[in-house]
Amino acid sequence: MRIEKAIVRHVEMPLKFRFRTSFGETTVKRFLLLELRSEGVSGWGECVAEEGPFFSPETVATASEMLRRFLLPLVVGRDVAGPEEFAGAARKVRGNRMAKGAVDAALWDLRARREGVSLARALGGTKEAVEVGVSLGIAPTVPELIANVRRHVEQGYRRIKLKIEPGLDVERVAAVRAEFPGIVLTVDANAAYGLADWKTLAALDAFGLDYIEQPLSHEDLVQHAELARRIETPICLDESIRSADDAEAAIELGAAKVINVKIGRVGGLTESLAIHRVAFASGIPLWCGGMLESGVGRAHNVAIASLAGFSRPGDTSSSSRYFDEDVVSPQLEATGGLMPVPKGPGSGVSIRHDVLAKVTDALEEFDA
Ligand code: OSB
Ligand code: MG
Repeated sequence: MRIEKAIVRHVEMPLKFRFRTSFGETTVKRFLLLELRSEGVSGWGECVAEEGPFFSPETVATASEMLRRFLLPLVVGRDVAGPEEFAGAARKVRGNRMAKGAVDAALWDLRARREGVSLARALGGTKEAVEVGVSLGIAPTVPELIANVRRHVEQGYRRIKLKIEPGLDVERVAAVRAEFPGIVLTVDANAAYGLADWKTLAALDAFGLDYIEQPLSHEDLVQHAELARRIETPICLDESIRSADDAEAAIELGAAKVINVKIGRVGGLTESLAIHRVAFASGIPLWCGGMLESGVGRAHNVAIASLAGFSRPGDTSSSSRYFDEDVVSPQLEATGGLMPVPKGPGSGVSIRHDVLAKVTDALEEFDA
Protein backbone atom coordinates (compact mmCIF):
# COMPACT_ATOMS: atom_id res chain seq x y z
CA MET A 1 0.00 0.00 0.00
CA ARG A 2 1.62 3.23 -1.10
CA ILE A 3 0.76 5.87 1.49
CA GLU A 4 0.48 9.12 -0.41
CA LYS A 5 -0.70 11.42 2.32
CA ALA A 6 -1.38 11.67 6.03
CA ILE A 7 -3.65 14.19 7.71
CA VAL A 8 -3.62 14.80 11.45
CA ARG A 9 -6.73 16.58 12.69
CA HIS A 10 -6.83 18.23 16.11
CA VAL A 11 -10.39 17.63 17.21
CA GLU A 12 -12.48 19.00 20.05
CA MET A 13 -15.82 17.44 21.05
CA PRO A 14 -17.83 18.48 24.14
CA LEU A 15 -18.75 15.55 26.38
CA LYS A 16 -22.36 15.20 27.54
CA PHE A 17 -21.24 14.53 31.12
CA ARG A 18 -18.44 15.43 33.51
CA PHE A 19 -16.16 12.44 33.75
CA ARG A 20 -14.33 12.47 37.07
CA THR A 21 -11.67 9.92 37.93
CA SER A 22 -9.03 9.72 40.66
CA PHE A 23 -6.61 11.51 38.30
CA GLY A 24 -8.74 14.34 36.94
CA GLU A 25 -11.90 15.50 35.23
CA THR A 26 -12.86 15.67 31.54
CA THR A 27 -15.66 17.82 30.15
CA VAL A 28 -14.35 18.35 26.62
CA LYS A 29 -12.62 15.64 24.65
CA ARG A 30 -9.56 16.97 22.77
CA PHE A 31 -7.71 14.42 20.66
CA LEU A 32 -6.09 13.61 17.30
CA LEU A 33 -7.61 11.80 14.34
CA LEU A 34 -5.26 10.39 11.74
CA GLU A 35 -6.20 9.79 8.11
CA LEU A 36 -3.87 7.81 5.81
CA ARG A 37 -4.61 7.92 2.08
CA SER A 38 -3.66 5.33 -0.49
CA GLU A 39 -4.98 5.08 -4.05
CA GLY A 40 -8.33 6.72 -3.33
CA VAL A 41 -8.97 4.88 -0.04
CA SER A 42 -8.63 6.40 3.43
CA GLY A 43 -7.82 4.52 6.62
CA TRP A 44 -8.58 6.18 9.96
CA GLY A 45 -7.05 5.95 13.41
CA GLU A 46 -7.80 7.71 16.66
CA CYS A 47 -5.04 8.74 19.03
CA VAL A 48 -6.28 8.25 22.61
CA ALA A 49 -3.65 10.46 24.26
CA GLU A 50 -5.38 12.98 26.50
CA GLU A 51 -4.54 16.66 27.08
CA GLY A 52 -2.60 15.98 30.29
CA PRO A 53 -0.08 13.24 31.17
CA PHE A 54 -2.21 11.84 34.01
CA PHE A 55 -3.51 8.52 32.70
CA SER A 56 -0.52 7.97 30.44
CA PRO A 57 2.76 9.87 30.08
CA GLU A 58 1.65 10.82 26.55
CA THR A 59 -0.36 13.94 25.73
CA VAL A 60 -2.04 15.29 22.59
CA ALA A 61 1.00 17.55 22.13
CA THR A 62 3.62 14.80 22.53
CA ALA A 63 1.69 12.46 20.25
CA SER A 64 1.38 15.10 17.56
CA GLU A 65 5.14 15.75 17.80
CA MET A 66 5.96 12.02 17.60
CA LEU A 67 3.68 11.57 14.60
CA ARG A 68 5.19 14.53 12.78
CA ARG A 69 8.86 13.87 13.52
CA PHE A 70 9.29 10.13 13.87
CA LEU A 71 6.24 8.01 13.01
CA LEU A 72 4.56 9.43 9.91
CA PRO A 73 7.93 9.54 8.08
CA LEU A 74 7.93 5.73 8.41
CA VAL A 75 4.80 5.48 6.25
CA VAL A 76 4.22 8.63 4.16
CA GLY A 77 5.66 8.33 0.66
CA ARG A 78 6.44 4.67 1.27
CA ASP A 79 5.10 1.33 0.24
CA VAL A 80 3.92 -0.27 3.46
CA ALA A 81 2.90 -3.94 3.32
CA GLY A 82 0.69 -3.51 6.37
CA PRO A 83 0.49 -2.65 10.07
CA GLU A 84 2.88 -5.47 11.02
CA GLU A 85 5.63 -3.88 8.94
CA PHE A 86 4.97 -0.50 10.55
CA ALA A 87 5.03 -2.09 14.05
CA GLY A 88 8.47 -3.54 13.24
CA ALA A 89 9.85 -0.24 11.93
CA ALA A 90 8.34 1.71 14.86
CA ARG A 91 10.11 -0.47 17.44
CA LYS A 92 13.13 1.83 17.25
CA VAL A 93 10.96 4.59 18.75
CA ARG A 94 10.61 3.87 22.46
CA GLY A 95 7.27 4.19 24.22
CA ASN A 96 4.85 6.70 22.68
CA ARG A 97 2.39 3.88 22.18
CA MET A 98 -0.71 6.01 21.76
CA ALA A 99 0.92 7.86 18.87
CA LYS A 100 2.01 4.54 17.33
CA GLY A 101 -1.43 3.07 17.97
CA ALA A 102 -3.10 5.69 15.79
CA VAL A 103 -0.87 4.78 12.82
CA ASP A 104 -1.28 1.05 13.40
CA ALA A 105 -5.07 1.35 13.63
CA ALA A 106 -5.26 3.49 10.48
CA LEU A 107 -3.17 0.92 8.58
CA TRP A 108 -5.41 -1.94 9.73
CA ASP A 109 -8.49 0.04 8.68
CA LEU A 110 -6.91 0.99 5.34
CA ARG A 111 -5.87 -2.58 4.48
CA ALA A 112 -9.25 -4.04 5.41
CA ARG A 113 -11.06 -1.38 3.36
CA ARG A 114 -8.84 -2.05 0.33
CA GLU A 115 -9.50 -5.77 0.65
CA GLY A 116 -13.23 -5.24 1.19
CA VAL A 117 -13.29 -7.18 4.47
CA SER A 118 -14.46 -6.03 7.86
CA LEU A 119 -11.80 -5.07 10.38
CA ALA A 120 -13.36 -7.48 12.87
CA ARG A 121 -12.90 -10.44 10.49
CA ALA A 122 -9.43 -9.26 9.45
CA LEU A 123 -8.43 -9.40 13.12
CA GLY A 124 -9.95 -12.85 13.59
CA GLY A 125 -13.09 -11.71 15.39
CA THR A 126 -15.99 -14.14 15.42
CA LYS A 127 -18.82 -12.41 17.30
CA GLU A 128 -21.75 -10.65 15.61
CA ALA A 129 -22.24 -8.39 18.64
CA VAL A 130 -20.21 -7.60 21.74
CA GLU A 131 -21.37 -7.26 25.32
CA VAL A 132 -20.86 -3.80 26.73
CA GLY A 133 -20.68 -2.26 30.17
CA VAL A 134 -20.37 1.29 31.32
CA SER A 135 -17.72 3.22 33.25
CA LEU A 136 -19.26 5.77 35.62
CA GLY A 137 -17.22 8.67 36.93
CA ILE A 138 -16.96 9.64 40.59
CA ALA A 139 -20.30 11.27 41.45
CA PRO A 140 -20.66 14.36 43.68
CA THR A 141 -23.06 12.53 46.04
CA VAL A 142 -24.34 9.01 46.76
CA PRO A 143 -27.91 9.75 45.56
CA GLU A 144 -26.50 11.05 42.25
CA LEU A 145 -24.38 7.91 41.93
CA ILE A 146 -27.37 5.64 42.58
CA ALA A 147 -29.46 7.52 40.01
CA ASN A 148 -26.67 7.24 37.43
CA VAL A 149 -26.27 3.50 38.05
CA ARG A 150 -30.05 3.02 37.78
CA ARG A 151 -30.21 4.85 34.46
CA HIS A 152 -27.53 2.62 32.97
CA VAL A 153 -28.86 -0.63 34.46
CA GLU A 154 -32.23 0.22 32.89
CA GLN A 155 -30.50 0.74 29.53
CA GLY A 156 -29.31 -2.85 29.73
CA TYR A 157 -25.56 -2.38 30.24
CA ARG A 158 -24.07 -5.75 31.19
CA ARG A 159 -21.58 -4.46 33.76
CA ILE A 160 -21.37 -1.31 35.83
CA LYS A 161 -17.92 0.02 36.70
CA LEU A 162 -17.55 2.68 39.35
CA LYS A 163 -14.57 4.97 39.52
CA ILE A 164 -13.22 5.13 43.07
CA GLU A 165 -10.50 6.99 44.96
CA PRO A 166 -9.34 6.99 48.58
CA GLY A 167 -12.23 8.22 50.74
CA LEU A 168 -14.85 7.62 48.05
CA ASP A 169 -14.69 3.85 47.92
CA VAL A 170 -16.13 1.34 50.42
CA GLU A 171 -19.21 3.39 51.37
CA ARG A 172 -19.97 4.19 47.73
CA VAL A 173 -19.69 0.55 46.66
CA ALA A 174 -21.75 -0.58 49.67
CA ALA A 175 -24.52 1.87 48.76
CA VAL A 176 -24.64 0.71 45.12
CA ARG A 177 -24.52 -2.97 46.04
CA ALA A 178 -27.35 -2.56 48.59
CA GLU A 179 -29.54 -0.94 45.92
CA PHE A 180 -28.59 -3.35 43.08
CA PRO A 181 -27.81 -6.77 44.60
CA GLY A 182 -27.80 -8.64 41.29
CA ILE A 183 -25.73 -6.51 38.91
CA VAL A 184 -22.25 -7.30 37.63
CA LEU A 185 -20.23 -4.62 39.43
CA THR A 186 -16.56 -3.57 39.25
CA VAL A 187 -14.45 -0.64 40.44
CA ASP A 188 -11.55 1.25 38.85
CA ALA A 189 -9.07 3.15 41.05
CA ASN A 190 -6.78 4.39 38.25
CA ALA A 191 -3.72 3.67 40.40
CA ALA A 192 -4.87 5.79 43.34
CA TYR A 193 -3.87 3.39 46.14
CA GLY A 194 -0.66 2.01 47.60
CA LEU A 195 -0.06 -1.43 49.03
CA ALA A 196 -0.32 0.16 52.50
CA ASP A 197 -4.05 0.71 51.72
CA TRP A 198 -4.65 -3.02 51.30
CA LYS A 199 -7.16 -3.21 54.17
CA THR A 200 -9.45 -0.72 52.46
CA LEU A 201 -9.22 -2.76 49.26
CA ALA A 202 -9.84 -5.98 51.24
CA ALA A 203 -13.01 -4.37 52.62
CA LEU A 204 -14.34 -4.36 49.04
CA ASP A 205 -14.30 -8.19 49.10
CA ALA A 206 -17.70 -8.04 50.84
CA PHE A 207 -19.47 -6.73 47.71
CA GLY A 208 -18.95 -9.52 45.18
CA LEU A 209 -17.10 -7.39 42.63
CA ASP A 210 -16.15 -9.08 39.37
CA TYR A 211 -12.73 -7.45 39.70
CA ILE A 212 -10.96 -4.35 40.92
CA GLU A 213 -9.22 -2.45 38.12
CA GLN A 214 -5.74 -0.96 38.54
CA PRO A 215 -5.76 -0.38 42.31
CA LEU A 216 -2.02 0.40 42.59
CA SER A 217 0.55 2.40 40.63
CA HIS A 218 1.09 1.76 36.92
CA GLU A 219 4.63 0.56 37.73
CA ASP A 220 3.74 -1.77 40.61
CA LEU A 221 3.46 -5.28 39.12
CA VAL A 222 5.10 -6.96 42.13
CA GLN A 223 2.94 -4.98 44.54
CA HIS A 224 -0.20 -5.98 42.61
CA ALA A 225 0.87 -9.61 42.97
CA GLU A 226 1.29 -9.10 46.73
CA LEU A 227 -2.10 -7.37 46.94
CA ALA A 228 -3.64 -10.31 45.08
CA ARG A 229 -2.47 -12.59 47.91
CA ARG A 230 -4.12 -10.34 50.51
CA ILE A 231 -7.56 -9.78 48.95
CA GLU A 232 -10.16 -12.07 47.38
CA THR A 233 -11.45 -9.81 44.60
CA PRO A 234 -9.60 -10.57 41.35
CA ILE A 235 -7.31 -7.80 40.07
CA CYS A 236 -7.68 -6.44 36.53
CA LEU A 237 -4.81 -4.36 35.15
CA ASP A 238 -5.22 -1.39 32.83
CA GLU A 239 -2.38 1.22 33.09
CA SER A 240 0.24 -1.43 33.99
CA ILE A 241 -0.17 -3.36 30.73
CA ARG A 242 1.60 -1.60 27.85
CA SER A 243 2.56 -4.66 25.79
CA ALA A 244 2.26 -8.42 25.42
CA ASP A 245 5.49 -8.71 27.45
CA ASP A 246 3.85 -6.78 30.30
CA ALA A 247 0.82 -9.07 30.05
CA GLU A 248 3.02 -12.15 30.23
CA ALA A 249 4.89 -10.78 33.26
CA ALA A 250 1.69 -9.80 35.05
CA ILE A 251 0.12 -13.21 34.46
CA GLU A 252 3.30 -15.04 35.51
CA LEU A 253 3.60 -12.98 38.71
CA GLY A 254 -0.08 -13.41 39.60
CA ALA A 255 -0.58 -9.65 39.37
CA ALA A 256 -3.60 -9.89 37.02
CA LYS A 257 -6.48 -12.32 36.74
CA VAL A 258 -8.22 -10.16 34.12
CA ILE A 259 -6.76 -7.71 31.58
CA ASN A 260 -8.24 -4.53 30.14
CA VAL A 261 -6.93 -4.05 26.59
CA LYS A 262 -6.87 -0.53 25.21
CA ILE A 263 -5.62 -0.40 21.64
CA GLY A 264 -3.85 2.93 22.09
CA ARG A 265 -2.31 2.13 25.48
CA VAL A 266 -0.52 -0.91 23.99
CA GLY A 267 0.53 0.72 20.71
CA GLY A 268 -2.09 -0.61 18.33
CA LEU A 269 -4.16 -3.53 17.11
CA THR A 270 -1.07 -5.57 16.21
CA GLU A 271 0.10 -5.53 19.85
CA SER A 272 -3.49 -6.07 21.04
CA LEU A 273 -3.51 -9.31 19.03
CA ALA A 274 -0.24 -10.35 20.69
CA ILE A 275 -1.83 -9.77 24.12
CA HIS A 276 -4.84 -11.77 22.98
CA ARG A 277 -2.55 -14.72 22.18
CA VAL A 278 -0.75 -14.53 25.55
CA ALA A 279 -3.98 -14.21 27.55
CA PHE A 280 -5.83 -16.87 25.56
CA ALA A 281 -3.02 -19.37 26.19
CA SER A 282 -3.21 -18.68 29.95
CA GLY A 283 -7.00 -18.61 30.21
CA ILE A 284 -6.94 -14.97 31.33
CA PRO A 285 -10.13 -13.14 30.26
CA LEU A 286 -9.82 -9.85 28.39
CA TRP A 287 -12.13 -6.95 27.82
CA CYS A 288 -11.82 -3.85 25.72
CA GLY A 289 -11.34 -0.65 27.67
CA GLY A 290 -12.34 2.82 26.52
CA MET A 291 -10.80 6.29 26.40
CA LEU A 292 -14.04 8.21 25.72
CA GLU A 293 -13.41 7.68 22.00
CA SER A 294 -15.19 9.20 19.07
CA GLY A 295 -16.77 6.82 16.59
CA VAL A 296 -13.42 6.24 14.86
CA GLY A 297 -11.78 4.70 17.92
CA ARG A 298 -15.03 3.12 19.11
CA ALA A 299 -15.35 1.17 15.85
CA HIS A 300 -11.82 -0.20 16.29
CA ASN A 301 -12.65 -1.13 19.90
CA VAL A 302 -15.76 -3.03 18.85
CA ALA A 303 -13.75 -4.87 16.17
CA ILE A 304 -11.08 -6.11 18.60
CA ALA A 305 -13.76 -6.96 21.19
CA SER A 306 -15.28 -9.36 18.64
CA LEU A 307 -12.40 -11.81 19.25
CA ALA A 308 -13.22 -14.81 21.43
CA GLY A 309 -10.72 -13.94 24.19
CA PHE A 310 -12.63 -10.71 24.92
CA SER A 311 -15.01 -12.59 27.16
CA ARG A 312 -16.02 -9.82 29.60
CA PRO A 313 -18.17 -6.78 28.81
CA GLY A 314 -16.09 -3.83 27.57
CA ASP A 315 -16.23 -0.07 28.16
CA THR A 316 -17.34 0.68 24.60
CA SER A 317 -20.79 1.95 25.40
CA SER A 318 -23.16 3.81 23.04
CA SER A 319 -21.76 6.84 21.27
CA SER A 320 -24.88 8.82 22.25
CA ARG A 321 -23.86 8.57 25.93
CA TYR A 322 -20.84 10.73 25.19
CA PHE A 323 -21.68 13.00 22.26
CA ASP A 324 -24.69 14.70 20.70
CA GLU A 325 -23.22 14.13 17.26
CA ASP A 326 -20.47 11.69 16.37
CA VAL A 327 -17.98 11.94 13.51
CA VAL A 328 -19.03 8.60 11.99
CA SER A 329 -22.08 7.04 10.46
CA PRO A 330 -23.73 4.81 11.50
CA GLN A 331 -23.35 5.87 15.12
CA LEU A 332 -22.33 2.93 17.28
CA GLU A 333 -25.20 2.20 19.65
CA ALA A 334 -25.83 -0.69 22.02
CA THR A 335 -29.24 -2.12 22.75
CA GLY A 336 -29.82 -4.31 25.76
CA GLY A 337 -26.09 -4.16 26.46
CA LEU A 338 -25.17 -5.58 23.06
CA MET A 339 -23.27 -3.57 20.45
CA PRO A 340 -23.49 -4.95 16.90
CA VAL A 341 -20.11 -5.48 15.20
CA PRO A 342 -20.10 -3.46 11.94
CA LYS A 343 -19.95 -5.73 8.86
CA GLY A 344 -18.85 -3.23 6.20
CA PRO A 345 -15.29 -2.93 4.85
CA GLY A 346 -12.66 -1.75 7.33
CA SER A 347 -14.00 -0.50 10.63
CA GLY A 348 -17.42 -0.47 8.95
CA VAL A 349 -18.23 3.18 9.63
CA SER A 350 -17.83 6.16 7.34
CA ILE A 351 -16.64 9.60 8.30
CA ARG A 352 -19.24 12.35 8.54
CA HIS A 353 -17.21 15.13 6.98
CA ASP A 354 -19.91 17.69 7.88
CA VAL A 355 -19.50 16.93 11.59
CA LEU A 356 -15.73 16.52 11.31
CA ALA A 357 -15.37 20.00 9.81
CA LYS A 358 -17.27 21.49 12.77
CA VAL A 359 -15.12 19.79 15.43
CA THR A 360 -11.71 20.18 13.76
CA ASP A 361 -9.58 22.94 15.34
CA ALA A 362 -6.43 22.50 13.29
CA LEU A 363 -5.15 20.24 10.56
CA GLU A 364 -1.65 19.14 9.63
CA GLU A 365 -0.98 17.62 6.21
CA PHE A 366 1.95 15.39 5.33
CA ASP A 367 2.60 14.71 1.65
CA ALA A 368 4.97 12.33 0.01
O1 OSB B 1 -9.24 3.90 33.36
O2 OSB B 1 -10.56 2.95 32.06
C1 OSB B 1 -10.03 3.99 32.43
C2 OSB B 1 -11.36 6.98 30.46
C3 OSB B 1 -10.21 7.72 30.30
C4 OSB B 1 -9.05 7.28 30.87
C5 OSB B 1 -9.02 6.08 31.59
C6 OSB B 1 -10.16 5.31 31.75
C7 OSB B 1 -11.36 5.79 31.18
C8 OSB B 1 -12.63 5.11 31.36
C9 OSB B 1 -13.73 5.48 30.41
O3 OSB B 1 -12.87 4.34 32.27
C10 OSB B 1 -14.19 4.39 29.54
C11 OSB B 1 -15.06 4.91 28.43
O4 OSB B 1 -16.26 5.07 28.66
O5 OSB B 1 -14.56 5.17 27.32
MG1 MG C 1 -9.12 1.84 33.86
